[in-house]
Amino acid sequence: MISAEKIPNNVGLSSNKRLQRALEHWQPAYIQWWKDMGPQGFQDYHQVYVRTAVSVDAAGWAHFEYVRLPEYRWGIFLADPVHDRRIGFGDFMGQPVWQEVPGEFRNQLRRLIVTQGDTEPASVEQQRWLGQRCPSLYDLRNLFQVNVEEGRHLWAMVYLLHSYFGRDGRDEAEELLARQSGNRDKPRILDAFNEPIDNWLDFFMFTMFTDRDGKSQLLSLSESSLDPLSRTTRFMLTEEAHHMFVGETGVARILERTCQLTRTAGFSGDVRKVGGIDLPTIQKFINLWFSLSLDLHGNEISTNAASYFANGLKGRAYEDKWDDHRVTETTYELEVSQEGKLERRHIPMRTAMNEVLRDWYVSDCQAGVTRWNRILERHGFSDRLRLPDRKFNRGIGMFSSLHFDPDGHPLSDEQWARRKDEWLPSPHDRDYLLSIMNEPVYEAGKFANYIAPPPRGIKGLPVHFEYVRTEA
Ligand code: BYC
Ligand code: FE
Ligand code: FE
Repeated sequence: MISAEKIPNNVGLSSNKRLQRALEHWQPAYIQWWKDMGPQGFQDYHQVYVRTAVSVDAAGWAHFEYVRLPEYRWGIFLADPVHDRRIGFGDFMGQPVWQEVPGEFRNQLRRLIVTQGDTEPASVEQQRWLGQRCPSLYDLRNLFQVNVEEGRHLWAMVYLLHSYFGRDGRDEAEELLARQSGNRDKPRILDAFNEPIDNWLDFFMFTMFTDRDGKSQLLSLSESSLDPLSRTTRFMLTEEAHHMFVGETGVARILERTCQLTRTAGFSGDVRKVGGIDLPTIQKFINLWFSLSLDLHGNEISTNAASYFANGLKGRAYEDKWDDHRVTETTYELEVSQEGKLERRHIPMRTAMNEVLRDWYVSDCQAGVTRWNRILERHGFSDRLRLPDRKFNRGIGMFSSLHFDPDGHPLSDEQWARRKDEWLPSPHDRDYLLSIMNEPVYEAGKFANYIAPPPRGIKGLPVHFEYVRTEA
């Protein structure tokens, strides 16, 4: 019997028998999935100092305690309702938002929720071996914090499926635990979530760039006319901020350390000789995870995107900052490839909504890269990191069948094959990273050689606090 008290929530779970019954079946399968596919080696004897959301207000949200991971209290939260909320864009603009799923949009909404839900457990699966290569207890704890929150995001989508999609929703909720990242027969839905994450540079770039697609998509869904979807995703966004903090500061601390080590080695020396991560390798991982995450925004020209917008299912990021919310007259100017030549073309704005969101995403990423470059500047380095051109290494959209270098210059298949290791992590780079991450650092206050300690610890605690402890 599943007790509503064990599941922190603000959705009235204790008085909702139907939802309780649905969760009774799903929750044990979830825990089994977490044990099988979640953090490997950290299920039984470790206690982790994590934050648990126990309510949506500031006080309840910042509840910290030591927990064993499988006993984490995954909760279900909706952001507070907005009084008299109205549909903010598309063909139904101005009408009251929906508290139930309209029959005509049921399939589209289910598909969006399933796709969103699928990414959450996928990321936990991708990251499941990292604990055994962690650079410190501080980082180990951050990894697990991200993991349990992605688990909670899965709960958030399963709550919607169970509450609003009946039998189909329950089936979909089970499928979310059955697909597996990288599995040949039953892969996760979106490509980036089938890529391996086997070292901490991957992890920090993933939380910087791929979790930021989470931010893009959650901003877009938080505008939705389906009010429970809007409220769920609004609360998820508050957690997403921390995931991107982990990524951005993780890379920042590697950069800091790379600068220190390069100095020690003499400016012209190869920083790998003293165990650091060189800037060209860091640039390659930016190129990889940025391009994979661009793909997550879908095709440049998309009738799906147009109909999501028209029907009020997905809006633009910060929809209220735009002037025109119907968007029936305007066009978007797009770079297209026409018989091997790049040219510009105008397309109806609604069909360009994936590209509009991608624009927002690129500028948000750029701000982060600019902050990284300040570290190089401060250390007197002339090198700079940058985002590759949007056409580089694309797997989705109209550039996916072509090749480009990071400046956006077209390449032949042969040139690409010969040069791609200059721009993307090579097996040799990956071997090097694994070699310096082979020995995990489990001693409080100690850090692996390739990364600087953070300026401060978590929630006012010292950096040397024992963020993960082993039970006797
Ligand atoms: N991989 O019309 P199009 C997160 C398919 S991350 C594989 O452009 P649409 C998180 C597409 O499904 C946020 N397939 O599609 C981060 C379609 O298939 P059909 C996740 C792809 O629908 C880190 C076809 O191509 N949330 O939360 O406009 C850790 C035509 O494409 C891909 C969401 O994604 C791809 N990358 O755009 C943890 C929000 N891209 O119809 C969590 C919900 C496209 O031909 N999802 N296809 O069978 C969506 O809004 C949309 O599904 C997408 C795709 C924006 C992803
Ligand atoms: Fe998430
Ligand atoms: Fe996230």
